[in-house]
Amino acid sequence: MKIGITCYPTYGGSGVVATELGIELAANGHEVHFITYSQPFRLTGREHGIFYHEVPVSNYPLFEYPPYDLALATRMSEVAAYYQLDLLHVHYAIPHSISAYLARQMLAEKNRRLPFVTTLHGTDITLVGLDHSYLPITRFGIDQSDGVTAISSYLRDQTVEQFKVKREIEVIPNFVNCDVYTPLSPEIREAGRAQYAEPGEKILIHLSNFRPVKRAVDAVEIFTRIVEEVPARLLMVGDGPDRSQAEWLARSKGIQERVHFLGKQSSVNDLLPLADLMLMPSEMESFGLVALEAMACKVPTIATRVGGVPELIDDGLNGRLFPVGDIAGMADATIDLLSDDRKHEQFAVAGRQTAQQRYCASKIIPKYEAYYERVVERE
Ligand code: GMT
Repeated sequence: MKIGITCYPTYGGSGVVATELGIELAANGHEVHFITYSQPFRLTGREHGIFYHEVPVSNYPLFEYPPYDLALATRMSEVAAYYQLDLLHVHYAIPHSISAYLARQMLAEKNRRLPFVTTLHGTDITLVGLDHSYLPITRFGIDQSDGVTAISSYLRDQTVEQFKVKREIEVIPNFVNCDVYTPLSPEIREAGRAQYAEPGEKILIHLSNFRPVKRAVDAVEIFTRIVEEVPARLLMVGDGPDRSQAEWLARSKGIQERVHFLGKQSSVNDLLPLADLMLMPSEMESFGLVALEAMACKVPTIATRVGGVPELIDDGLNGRLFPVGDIAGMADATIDLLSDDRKHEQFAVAGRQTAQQRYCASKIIPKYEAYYERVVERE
């Protein structure tokens, strides 16, 4: 098929999923056209079967707010016509589903069909979409989509309950390429760990966009308690609004030498397997993609019992779940796992098995392909 993909191309879960999906679809022989305002950060631009179309947004003095959604709709309709796309797949409802709707209408004027699928990722529903200035248009975009998928049952149920949408929503969970996200050989792992930790020290990792919803500061709070009991280091990967508060906290607790702020990293598959445990103390996660990526690398996650996380993490089997803000509970569980090698290995093996058996790209991509077929064939 010829598939157009639109997403937020910068750092963030929905853009990561959209990009990885495009890569997997191209590997399966489809022609994939990314239509975004900049090149998705996990693409090099030279992947076989993948094409990138930038959305130029002209500005005029009259425009206090340049109309990106209109520029996007125009580019979508052009790319769809020039490259004969079979369908568009937009990730994150706002404003992408509305731009896709406009593109579909523009092409309908020329008697061309352009069905579009919207995938809901999380904050488009749980935060932004519920804002009253966006709620009616988000509902409209969902109902007008030719197909709608959500990345967890939790998110589907939330969307139905909060938005009262009519369109049926298919749950297609996020996925991970288990060959790319995989444990490292012992030699490579030891060499990688030596960059951050002394022999015998444990390594924890937190990976996020440091938005308040991720509670990156809680990760440092948890770590403060851990280092009182276990010699350890914390890798803080990513960047965003809460980074400076997290850095300040590490300094004020006198543990700044043990907390490594690495900023935005493009190949996290090299970093994740260096860690012993991941900390994901989020206020909300509709799925928790980083926990899945960590699990595939045999790194169990200490997380919060929110949103779609319990669909991924089985508490006590492949990770641990706690109420939001339960710093003491998460610290104790981390210390417990770091102090018991056998138990840690059991969790690590169970996590990799979960990733392979339920969330491997080879299992999930065919679900998208089958869904596309259904949408394209539907009149
Ligand atoms: O928080 C982010 O990284 C971005 C955010 C989004 O809405 O784009 O992520 C959501 O999508 C990810 C990929 O599907 C999920 O793994 C995250 O759980 C979800 N974030 C929230 O629900 C807060």
